[in-house]
Amino acid sequence: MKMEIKNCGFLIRGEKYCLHILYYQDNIIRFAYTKGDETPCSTVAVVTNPVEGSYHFKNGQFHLGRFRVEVNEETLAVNIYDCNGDKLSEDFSIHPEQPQIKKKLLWEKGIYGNGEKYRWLNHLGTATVNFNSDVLFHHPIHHPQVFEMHTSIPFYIGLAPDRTYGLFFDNSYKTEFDFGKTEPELVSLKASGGNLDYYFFYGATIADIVSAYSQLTGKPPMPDIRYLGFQQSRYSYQDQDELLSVAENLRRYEIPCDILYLDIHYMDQYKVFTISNERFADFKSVIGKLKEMGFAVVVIINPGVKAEESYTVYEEGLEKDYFIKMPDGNLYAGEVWPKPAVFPDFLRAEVREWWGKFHQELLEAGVDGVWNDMNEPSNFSLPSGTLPDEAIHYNDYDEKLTHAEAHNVYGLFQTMATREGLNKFDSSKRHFVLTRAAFAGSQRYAALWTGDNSSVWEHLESSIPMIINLGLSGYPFAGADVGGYRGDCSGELLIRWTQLGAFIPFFRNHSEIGTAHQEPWHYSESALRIIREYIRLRYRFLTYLYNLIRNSALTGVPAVRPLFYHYQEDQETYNINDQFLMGEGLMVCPVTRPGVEHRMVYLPEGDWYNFWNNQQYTGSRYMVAEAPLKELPLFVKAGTILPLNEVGRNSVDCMDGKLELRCYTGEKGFCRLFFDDGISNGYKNGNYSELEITLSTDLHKPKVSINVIKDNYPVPEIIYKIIGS
Ligand code: MIG
Repeated sequence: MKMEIKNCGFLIRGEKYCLHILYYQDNIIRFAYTKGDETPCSTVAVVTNPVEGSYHFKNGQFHLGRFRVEVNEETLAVNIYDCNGDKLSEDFSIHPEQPQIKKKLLWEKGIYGNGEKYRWLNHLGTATVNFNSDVLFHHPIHHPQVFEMHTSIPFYIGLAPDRTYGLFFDNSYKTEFDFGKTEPELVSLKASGGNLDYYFFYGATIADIVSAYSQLTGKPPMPDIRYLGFQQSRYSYQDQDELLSVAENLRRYEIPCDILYLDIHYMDQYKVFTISNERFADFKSVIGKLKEMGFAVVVIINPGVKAEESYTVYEEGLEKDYFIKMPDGNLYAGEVWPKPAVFPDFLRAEVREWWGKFHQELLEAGVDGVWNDMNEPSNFSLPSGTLPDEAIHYNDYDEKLTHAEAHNVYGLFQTMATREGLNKFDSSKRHFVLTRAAFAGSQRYAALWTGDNSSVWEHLESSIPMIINLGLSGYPFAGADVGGYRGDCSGELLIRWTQLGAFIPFFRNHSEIGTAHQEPWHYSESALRIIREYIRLRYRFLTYLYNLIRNSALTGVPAVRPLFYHYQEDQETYNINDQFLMGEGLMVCPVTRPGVEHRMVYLPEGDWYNFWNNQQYTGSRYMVAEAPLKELPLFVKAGTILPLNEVGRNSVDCMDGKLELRCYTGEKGFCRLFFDDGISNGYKNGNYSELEITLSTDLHKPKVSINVIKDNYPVPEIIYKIIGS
């Protein structure tokens, strides 16, 4: 074998190709196939570099960290083993020139991840295209003109009770994954350009894989707690009076809420970074007034720039040559809301910095967060719905890229520009950016909502596996439009969707122009009452969720988890799409069908409590749970210590209130709680408190003890409640 040790790994020379096997961490290695012998660059998704570590070549095998690899001298296909010699992966065929690779399905009982997909939880037996698209309807099928979703995360996880692996195909071109659909024994990965370059992760548990993947592609920033509160939006609140009246109604109906959105009508003729004088004549004072009422405001900023003389953004961008051009050197003009529209080339740092600066005025006017929509990018003037494949970008190294290569990362670079712009202007805050288009790594810059869903039960149902799989793909801060975006939402659907949304990290009611108004008070009094109750319930769980999401920021692991995340040995959990765990101890069982007042619930091993009446159940079984319209079935695992807030009008009020600590006895319990102001970056300088709470049982006398780890921020008054003894 023609092999040498090079750049933190091995370089193996085949007849036509070279294979680089690089060491990143004892459970992450990379396989890159190239024509020449230079190590290829990774895409923007990857934030770490290969490092020197434990690797050597012995007895015809490559040993790297916890892996052993065999390489076929002729084809450069690989077999990957763990250190016990168990096979993790076996190449069936490999075509670096296409590029394409097929791997054998070995022992996988489920395939998960792959980001935002309109799919059931388990991808085995399905095929999918990763190509960011402005899809008008979420749909499980793609054909050449209709793609599936707004984002692309070419990463998946293979799972079995005793082992698991992850594979990240680091290629920004359109990729196609086939998980045993066309060829039942094979997984096929294909890209329309670029290199065959992938990372392989290995672990005992799925949590190991998600944190290794997050180690490689980055973790989400610590969010401002207000963005874990309820958010109300509409396309569009048309003018300042409408916006104010929404705010007043939220307070009048005692619906807690933190955030209001301004969709495209706040701008002057859809020109980004302008404000309509007619509709929002008193923009600044209105935002000030909303602040006093306890609301923050997020505004939409799309990438398309109106090509109009004497409009600053256009004129400046033109002069500095910041817009995307065609190979013949002409500016590419398409159409979005503004028409004609040109598109900034966010792949260049210079352009991002320039774009970032425009946010300053918005922040000065009191705007709190920025919402990046249409950044697939969407373009109405071509049947493909996006820019031409051959349009030209330049990256930070002044290399020329075609749009075909840049397409899937375009949205990521816009959110990077946005976040960096906001940070530059004010580094004392945890800025909020929301995005529709994303790629692996986008979690570092923006929360994600799943785009244009519809007000149908099927989309409520499908949002559950979609969000779980996003979480398993390093994207914990995500959610779907509650109530559905397109079409009219019924009261019953909004009730059920709010019950679900209350337990999803990003919780926003949003709807399309021309549809029935979807704010809770447009429904019957009884519907309003239930919807309000569940928005309030969300705020009861604020501290619980905040701590879970802080954990996401530290390790990348999700708050919303499939059952197998904690019960990997139990294969019964591998295909449960309509239940999830929020954290380890809380089982959420939404109702996903109209008229249904009971539902099947699977309780894994152990003892569980019904959250509503504390009735106890022993797990490892299915049961029928009561689910009248006013009740979302919720179960709590024995040993859970559940902090519950007192509800105020928004998250800041909640943090000021008392904290009830419900201790569910029967098992030992442990939890760590973090307290800070939720908004500033003061925690980075140690302005926080942290408690460790232990529940010991002793059947007759459960005991709760608190250990103060850090005491640098006022901790709320705590009220203990022992459940079950
Ligand atoms: O083509 O800005 O997904 O949330 O309200 C519609 C208007 C453009 C699509 C987004 C949606 C938003 C809407 N936008």
